Amino acid sequence: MLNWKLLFLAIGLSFALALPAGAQSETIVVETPWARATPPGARTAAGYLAIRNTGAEPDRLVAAASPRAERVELHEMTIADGVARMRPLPDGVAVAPGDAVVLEPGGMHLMFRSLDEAFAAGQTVPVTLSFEKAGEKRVALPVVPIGAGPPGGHRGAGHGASHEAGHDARR
Ligand SMILES: [Cu+2]
Repeated sequence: MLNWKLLFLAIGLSFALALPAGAQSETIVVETPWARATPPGARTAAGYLAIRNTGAEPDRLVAAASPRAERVELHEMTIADGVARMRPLPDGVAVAPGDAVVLEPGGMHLMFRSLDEAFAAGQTVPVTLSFEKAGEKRVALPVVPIGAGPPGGHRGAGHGASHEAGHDARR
């Protein structure tokens, strides 16, 4: 009887040791990445995606980079006195545990500066996202035609995406 208890204890311990390392790489999930095509000669472009934090710790998107642009900034669109303005997000994009944040037109976005060439529909733009805790994540942003929405035709997580309690039930 004692042997069985020891065996279960050993199995439990090995799971406890193995889980955190395995789970860590999946705490940040990037969904619905996309970018919009730009007119020929454009020097800037915007990219969008949703970031889901399935972990127990807060995390933060702190930087982004792409071979298609000299630099990629994290921006937010705000309306002040009826005028739309973009401002950099010096603190990045925080994602609370169990929450999701959506970068979408009219809100937060990735800003590609000094493009190598205009984004054309049908292309795929590689981006490396750097998270404070989850580290680097590589994503590919499909480019949709000018004026189009996210690939697939739906609005993805859409507005108020921070209240998607339904997704928590899957875990
Ligand atoms: Cu911008």
